[in-house]
Amino acid sequence: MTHDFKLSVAEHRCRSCGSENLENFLDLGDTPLADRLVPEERRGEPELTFPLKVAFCKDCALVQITETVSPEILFADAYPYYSSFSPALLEHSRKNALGLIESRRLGPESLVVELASNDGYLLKNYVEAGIPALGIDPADGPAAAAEKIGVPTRCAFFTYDYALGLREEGIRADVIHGNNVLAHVADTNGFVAAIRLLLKDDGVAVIEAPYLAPLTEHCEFDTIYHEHLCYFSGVALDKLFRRHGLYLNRVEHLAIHGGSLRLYVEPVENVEASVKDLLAAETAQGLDGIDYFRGFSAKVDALKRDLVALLKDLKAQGKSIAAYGAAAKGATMINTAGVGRELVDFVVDRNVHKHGKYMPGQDIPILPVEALVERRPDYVLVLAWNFADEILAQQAEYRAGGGRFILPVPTPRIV
Ligand code: JHZ
Repeated sequence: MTHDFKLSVAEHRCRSCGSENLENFLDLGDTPLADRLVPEERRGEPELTFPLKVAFCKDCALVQITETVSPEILFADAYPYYSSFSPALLEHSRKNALGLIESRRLGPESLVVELASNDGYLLKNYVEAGIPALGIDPADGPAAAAEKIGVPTRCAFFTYDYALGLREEGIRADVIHGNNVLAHVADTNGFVAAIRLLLKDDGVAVIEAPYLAPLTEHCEFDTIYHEHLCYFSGVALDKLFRRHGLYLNRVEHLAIHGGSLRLYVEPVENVEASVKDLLAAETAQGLDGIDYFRGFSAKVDALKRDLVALLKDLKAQGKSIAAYGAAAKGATMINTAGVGRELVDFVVDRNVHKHGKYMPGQDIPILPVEALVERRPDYVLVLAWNFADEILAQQAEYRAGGGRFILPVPTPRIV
């Protein structure tokens, strides 16, 4: 569908350094918004679609998409993502909070702020430990859910002006969490400058972001969608933070979301070996140069082709296929590969806010997970492949009944 130009903006400059020296290396076509699930009453209506092209900045090495969709459309209106539906994520977050309480000696005098705090999945651990916490999130449903469990939350976009307002109120943070949010913000520099403003001089920002290396190595191209404006390497991040008087001092590699980095960023420079090693490895790998990305588009095409061939082959054998996970990445996968209702009958998901709706672009209904055991499809395509271990373990009953799973990434296969 064509749309009003104000709904999105095509960028010609790098989101980090402002250079025009961008080279596109992947074009995923025009796709619908990955988290804009279709309610019954809008079924059949044309959906908004936007270009999904990925570019590399030859000046600061930042990988980014070239279209910015208005954040009000992306996040404010019935945003369906609630972090707390993933037990592994809850455990991952709890460990992170408990570790920081100890290592930073946090107590009743401290303040922990989370940007994009969603439903309070992380901050609740601080609240339980008696440590003052403040969440900031623009999505009203998840923000209300956080308040409900006792996590003080302001429903707002965190911007430079917003940080100025917080400082005027006398608010400064010992720890700022920002998980899966840096890549989502259109004003990348304003957001980082705002973190510096809100952080105490001896504070730390702990930021998690999906990592570019596994994205390319494991062909996780479905994590590319309009919410994710940037795909970070250590090299690009280091430059971004330094521009705002912040230093990437420590990094941890995490398995979450297909491979992420946890960044420890401080106003004082004290770069540890973990960061030096990361930057050296990226340079050795070539992640800071465009040549590294030139073969990626062909890999993506091969994965999409192989997946559709596998699904069609199973259908030709008379098998029924469902999918697991109405994930944002699932929307990219089915829309760019062309997996519609003729191949997949329904998608299941634990998130009750997604039930009764339809996958963007493909009119595939989203049902509770129990539908797998009730309807017994022969195969289940795991769209939330990043939680495959957890999902397969949960589905012992379905598997015992003969059900099989298909993992699409890094190459489509039946497990
Ligand atoms: P999941 C989200 O992407 C949204 P998505 C966001 N854009 C982002 O940045 C990334 O995360 C990092 C369901 N599920 O988390 C829950 C089960 O049903 O991979 C979710 O709907 N049963 C902010 O949407 C979906 O699967 C389960 O056992 O791609 C997973 O989505 C588990 C574990 C999950 O992220």
